[in-house]
Amino acid sequence: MSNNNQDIIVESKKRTSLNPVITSIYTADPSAHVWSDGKIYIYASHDMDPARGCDLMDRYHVFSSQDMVNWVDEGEILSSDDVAWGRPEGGFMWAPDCAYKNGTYYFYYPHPSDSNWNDSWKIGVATSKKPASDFTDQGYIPGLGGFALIDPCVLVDEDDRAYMYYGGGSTCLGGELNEDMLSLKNGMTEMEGLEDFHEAAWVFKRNGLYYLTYADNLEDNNRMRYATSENPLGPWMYRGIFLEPTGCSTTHGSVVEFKDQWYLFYHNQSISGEGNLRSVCIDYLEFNEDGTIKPVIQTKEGVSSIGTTPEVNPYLKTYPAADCMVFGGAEIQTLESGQQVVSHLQTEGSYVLFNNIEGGEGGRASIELHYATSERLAKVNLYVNDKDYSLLNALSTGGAQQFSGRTNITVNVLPGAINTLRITGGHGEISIIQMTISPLVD
Ligand code: FUB
Repeated sequence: MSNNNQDIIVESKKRTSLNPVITSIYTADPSAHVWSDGKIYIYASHDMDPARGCDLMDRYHVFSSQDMVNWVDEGEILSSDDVAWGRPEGGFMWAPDCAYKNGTYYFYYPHPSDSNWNDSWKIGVATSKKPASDFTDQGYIPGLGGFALIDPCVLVDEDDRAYMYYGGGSTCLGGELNEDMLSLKNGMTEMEGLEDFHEAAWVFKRNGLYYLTYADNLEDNNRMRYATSENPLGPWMYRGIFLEPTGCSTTHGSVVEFKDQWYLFYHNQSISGEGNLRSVCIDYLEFNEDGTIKPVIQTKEGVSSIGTTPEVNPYLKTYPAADCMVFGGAEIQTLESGQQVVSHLQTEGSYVLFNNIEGGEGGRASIELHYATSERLAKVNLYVNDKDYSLLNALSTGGAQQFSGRTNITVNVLPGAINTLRITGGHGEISIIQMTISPLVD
């Protein structure tokens, strides 16, 4: 089990995916899908740091990979600010899923419509022609609402019929979606045969058999259980526990096949030590001859590469720390190697500015900070053209002069060399040696 948070050290070149696999920001409730572009995508919740229970979860990010080891942050695809019908205070963007049908990606997410969040859950749907950008909210699925309407999951079957599942508070419901993917054909019915269902429904199909995985009710230490059926809407036959506690009070995951290998995507709290600041992990999932699932072994190594390492983005630009302006107590120091780094960011009122950053044609760009820290977990605040992308994690590099650390986030930039990055200390001593910017190309 991987919940010892003392020895997580960042590695700039990963041989395996490592767990957690996404470390720069906190992500949870991963729903993974393989789309026709040959890549695998994770649609995850975003635990905003610092957390306030699950209230502040917002700004969904999507991650993609060609090889299971290198994951690209595709950027933010939807926030509560984009949801006109949502609760006025925002937040509460909980566990989502995405489905593809007839040339459109449908992003399903649970969100309350009222300040009284617990009784006003709805399932919103945003759509796009692309898997990880340009989503527009289409409103919520009519005819549903209220307590525990959370954790939607959508299966598009081989015959192209689509089924939605959701539930919390011990009840799991399922129903068929209409062709429009935005409404239900015959309403929802309770899924029968599940044992100790809590939340986090996920349905997949293998060799003609449907599998429904879910979180159970083990107090403060949910496990993942599953059931199978020959029909997408059950009745289900309970099959057992396949993921023991991860050390986090919640558990939530998805089971997916990519390039002939099955994986479990799940979350733990090994970076933060806090149940509301979770991190996505990946481990192998195997089946027995009879189709039952073998218990998943939680590892720190994660999974091996299953493809070629992506090439370095040809548009990547590097800005050395020597190029930035420092304010407050922040300092530019010269290392023995002659390289200059920015340090003392954590001092009150300190900040650094990278000015005139080239944004190319504008739009999505990955910002990556190269750093060193001997802290177990340092953090920085990042503002791009005054928009707040904080906080970013900076895991230990094993030494204050070891500049192997990488923390990144995909942001929106303006066209041309007119962008400004401001970085302030969030927590702990950290030195930054350079910043890179790579535009994301669709
Ligand atoms: O992430 C918020 C909630 O925690 C999800 O909806 C549940 O499944 C649990 O992971």
